[in-house]
Amino acid sequence: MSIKLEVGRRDFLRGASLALLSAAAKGKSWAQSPSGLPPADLRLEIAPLKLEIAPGKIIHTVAYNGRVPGPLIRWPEGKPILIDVVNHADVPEIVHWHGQWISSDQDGASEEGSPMIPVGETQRYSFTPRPAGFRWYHTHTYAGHDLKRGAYTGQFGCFYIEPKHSPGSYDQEIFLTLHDWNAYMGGGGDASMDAFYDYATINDRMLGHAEPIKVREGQRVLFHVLNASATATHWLALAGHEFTVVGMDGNEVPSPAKVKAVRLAPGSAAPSFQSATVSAAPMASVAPGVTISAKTGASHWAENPVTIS
Ligand SMILES: [Cu+2]
Repeated sequence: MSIKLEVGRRDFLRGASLALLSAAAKGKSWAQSPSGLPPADLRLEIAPLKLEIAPGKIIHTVAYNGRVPGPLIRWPEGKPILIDVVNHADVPEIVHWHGQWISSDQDGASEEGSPMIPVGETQRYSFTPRPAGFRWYHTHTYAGHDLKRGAYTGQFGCFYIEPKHSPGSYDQEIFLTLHDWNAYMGGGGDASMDAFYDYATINDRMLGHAEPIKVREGQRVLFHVLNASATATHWLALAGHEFTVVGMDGNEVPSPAKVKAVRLAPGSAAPSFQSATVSAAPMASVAPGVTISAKTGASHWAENPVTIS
């Protein structure tokens, strides 16, 4: 992998133990002494990251666990989860569990009552993920005028709550996240200002620089696609193939529809349930050796993203 962490492991550990001590001393996030706490199911470390999205193209951002997207959280419906989030960024942070029905103190939106995580400290989130479906998590800090903060960073990841009754069985299930990098303000067509970006990625790579997704003839592939861009809408197509859209906003649709392209609005940091997630199954009958490529970028969705090898 071409990901480099700016914070070494020793720093992580030291920061984490200091955070535990200070949080315990203030009686803030921890009801018991650190040693008496049950272990978390997942630990998210927020830290600066140099992300190589193509050879020599380095994005300076902030991410979870040294990767973009953050780790996939795949969790059974109805099972409680404990997540520790450690903030190694240089500003207070917070993680929002998008689209979930959980209490406002755990939801990760400061305006709704969840605490910000001070620099160097750890916050434990405890909730039972629901409803089932494709959700995601992301920073809920306010970027303001700083287009290197908040939703403009690499702080996002997929959170799949496995339904108790799973409809359909798939040969492959693939999670793709779309993001745009190095935002700047430019003039819009109607004389307004708008955010533009230098680069776009699927997961952590630009068009032409990712490993292709390989499928075999007759396979049924379920894609979970998240548009984690701060502002940009994206179109997704696999040239020569059709998608059957089985979910929107992470929820099953009553009647799946076949489409040639999917429009994905950006998942905003607004504390609403409108998100940009879609689950789509391409029902194309693919020929032997066909490779559906994940190499694509923002303005290239419609540009032949399927390669035949
Ligand atoms: Cu959200």
